[in-house]
Amino acid sequence: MDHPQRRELLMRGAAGVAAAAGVLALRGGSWTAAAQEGERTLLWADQPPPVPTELAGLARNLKPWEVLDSWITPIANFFQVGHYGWPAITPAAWRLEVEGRVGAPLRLSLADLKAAPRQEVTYTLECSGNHGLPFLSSAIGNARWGGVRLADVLRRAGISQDAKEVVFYGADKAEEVVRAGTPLELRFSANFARSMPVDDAMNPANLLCYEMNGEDLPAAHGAPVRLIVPGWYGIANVKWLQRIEVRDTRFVNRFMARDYVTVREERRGDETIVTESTVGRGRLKSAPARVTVRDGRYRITGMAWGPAPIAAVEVKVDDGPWARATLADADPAAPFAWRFWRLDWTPQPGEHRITSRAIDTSGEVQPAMDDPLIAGKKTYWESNGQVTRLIRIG
Ligand SMILES: Nc1nc2c(c(=O)[nH]1)N[C@H]1C(S)=C(S)[C@@H](COP(=O)(O)O)O[C@H]1N2
Ligand SMILES: [Mo]
Repeated sequence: MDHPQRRELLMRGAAGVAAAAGVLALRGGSWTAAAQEGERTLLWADQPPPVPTELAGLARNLKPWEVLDSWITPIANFFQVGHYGWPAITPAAWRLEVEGRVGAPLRLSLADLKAAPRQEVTYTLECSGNHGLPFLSSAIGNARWGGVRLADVLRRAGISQDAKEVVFYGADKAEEVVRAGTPLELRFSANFARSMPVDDAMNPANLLCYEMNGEDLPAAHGAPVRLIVPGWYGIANVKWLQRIEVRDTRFVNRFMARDYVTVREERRGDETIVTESTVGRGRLKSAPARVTVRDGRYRITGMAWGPAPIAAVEVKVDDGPWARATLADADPAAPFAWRFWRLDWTPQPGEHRITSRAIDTSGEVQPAMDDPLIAGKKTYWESNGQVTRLIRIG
């Protein structure tokens, strides 16, 4: 079962000689004793294909999962998504407008924001297309995001009684087309934007973020300021933020209502109906990250994340029974961050399929790929089905 792109990935994604041998030599890894002297990381046999050339500008810096080996993802290993290009904004010239249904519109500089109390949140940001598209399977990272509370700024502007939604506009824009190829075709220029209900926007965890892992927010991740919405999918975290608009009506655009819409077939009694819903909050999920070997002893490690605290992770090899993995201690100060887990393993030589599933404190279990919730899904968003990886031993 040799993946056609496997060879290419080995050359492209992994480091030199070690990769050619099917092994990644990794150092570091902040979690427990994971990366010890003499430990080797095996490369998954089912490496994803590279991002298609036509989409190369859309998703960048995708690393093999095996490389995501530390609880905090270094900026150098953090994936990047940009639908409307990659703006470079001069911080000194930048202003953030806060307007619409507010008592006192604001026009804030970066210095104004930095003068307000600084807040930090550790949050695992996952693209909702992760695992839904063949080439997108490590579009996730965990970072320490620093900035000011969005709620503080909205309160300063004074949200009107009749306000319903808050819209966040990025500086990036492009031409959109509606009813393409028909006599009613419409073309217009639109900025990237996403909205959320006022109550969700006022969540004290949300940040107007200007720092990532203690450094100035990098341009690719939305400098000088981006929105950070812990607990939501990546799409909600508007980068290159330039305008916040409070509205008394619902907002829709491509990223709320045309793209990033999940289409699902659902059974209602004897009937199959189709639902369409906008991508919003994150979902319960886990993934096997890598298999390591040290002194002939094998270990499977991975991560689990989701809107509710993780209670357990179970791992299945081939069609065997589910085995309970050991969870790394939860950091009570980081409820929006992934949890690492591990399971020691004594494999037979040959090819094996490794699957993980997360269970949260409400008892919810990460769905199998044939669960109707996943099997009935027509779009690639919100692909939180169980992830199976292929590994070759010996
Ligand atoms: N302005 C703007 N913000 C954006 C996007 C975008 O294209 N433009 N992409 C979104 C998507 S789909 C994801 S997954 C995250 C990715 O954040 P990152 O590039 O910092 O990893 O940014 C979100 N914010
Ligand atoms: Mo995304």
